[in-house]
Amino acid sequence: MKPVKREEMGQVVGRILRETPITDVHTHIYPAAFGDLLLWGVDELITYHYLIAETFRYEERPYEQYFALPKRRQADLIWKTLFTDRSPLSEAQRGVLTVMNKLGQDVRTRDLSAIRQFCDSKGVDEYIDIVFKTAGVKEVVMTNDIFNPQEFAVWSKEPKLDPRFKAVLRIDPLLSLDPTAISLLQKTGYAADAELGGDSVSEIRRFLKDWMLKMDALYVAASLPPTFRVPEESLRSRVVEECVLPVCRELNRPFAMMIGVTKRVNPPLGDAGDAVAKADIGTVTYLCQKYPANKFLVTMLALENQHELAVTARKFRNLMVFGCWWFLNNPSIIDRMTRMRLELLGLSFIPQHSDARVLDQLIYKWDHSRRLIGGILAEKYLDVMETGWEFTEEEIRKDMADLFSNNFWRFLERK
Ligand code: FIX
Ligand code: ZN
Repeated sequence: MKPVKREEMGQVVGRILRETPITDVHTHIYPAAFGDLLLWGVDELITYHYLIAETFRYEERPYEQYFALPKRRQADLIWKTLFTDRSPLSEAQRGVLTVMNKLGQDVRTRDLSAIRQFCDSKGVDEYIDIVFKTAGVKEVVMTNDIFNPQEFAVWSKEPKLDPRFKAVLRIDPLLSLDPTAISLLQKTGYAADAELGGDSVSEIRRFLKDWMLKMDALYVAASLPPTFRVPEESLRSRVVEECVLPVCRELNRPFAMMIGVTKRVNPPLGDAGDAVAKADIGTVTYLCQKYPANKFLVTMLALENQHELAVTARKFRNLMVFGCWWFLNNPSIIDRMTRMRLELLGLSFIPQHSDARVLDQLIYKWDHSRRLIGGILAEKYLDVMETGWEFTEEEIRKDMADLFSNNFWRFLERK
């Protein structure tokens, strides 16, 4: 194939990226079989916890008064506060409008009735198809928290999974040996206790292995606080080294660590009440170094951790850096992180995940990221072309497939 001309690079990369089917490696969405665990439609989109936090920057009423409202009234309040009463300039506000626009709504009306009618007219299966097609997403990885009774009940019925949805075993409550986690293990025949006494270590390993295989979980995941340390004199550190890593090694599946979240700094805000602090890169280094036969998918929440995480990935091939997580999923930061990662890691990382909690968000999170990351990639190709090097469309297409799908599956040694 003939090389891409300099003056066409931006347009070629943009087109190829739009045509590149996405593997979204971390989301909170579910297939229809999971019932109302799947959030979808414009009222869920508007009441996303990012927008709740942004609304309470202006709203004086008590938090509980908002949460006591019916969902549609909550959405009306957020729409008025963040879209009618002032310009919607935040990334989450822009995202709502991107979704509406891509779903054919004329946002100039500034009116929710038409988009509500559109959503109300669709069944969930049809809506899933519409969103996946509009977003250009081929498959998503879920966050399956079996310690949530609602989700446990679904898995107990052995649901037939829509192949576009891949499972993951999320173990936050187990890592903290939370009473709900211990009670679930005990109630389902695993003799573990909260002090790791008796056969707890082997029983937690058995639980992890049984559930990884039952769900065909692609990886084990946990979100972790900035204080997360291994090794340390703590039960959490022991569960990681004595339970999680041996099972992940045996099954050849990664442990995904999402590090740096300070949970519920403002508890009444619920999911909107979490924040961020700088975490310890030394723990990532220790784990990658001591456990070369384990694979680690890692994303960190603090901007201050990003450079050291990318440098650490240069040192350890069993470390795969992924995404611009949560408070980093904003254009100004995605730009800086992606440039740095390309400059330090070449194409050996996973640039983005959506973290979508509402199905519709796949549309805006990937539209915004494709545009931004595509522009950066085009610049990088042009920088290299200054040397006389040339690129074909075929080579660029392969690069995009690696960044947005194959790097993940190759790291898992699946597909
Ligand atoms: O721990 C996580 O998976 C976080 O992504 C979520 O808890 C968080 O609320 C979120 O959805 C951020 O985008
Ligand atoms: Zn998440």
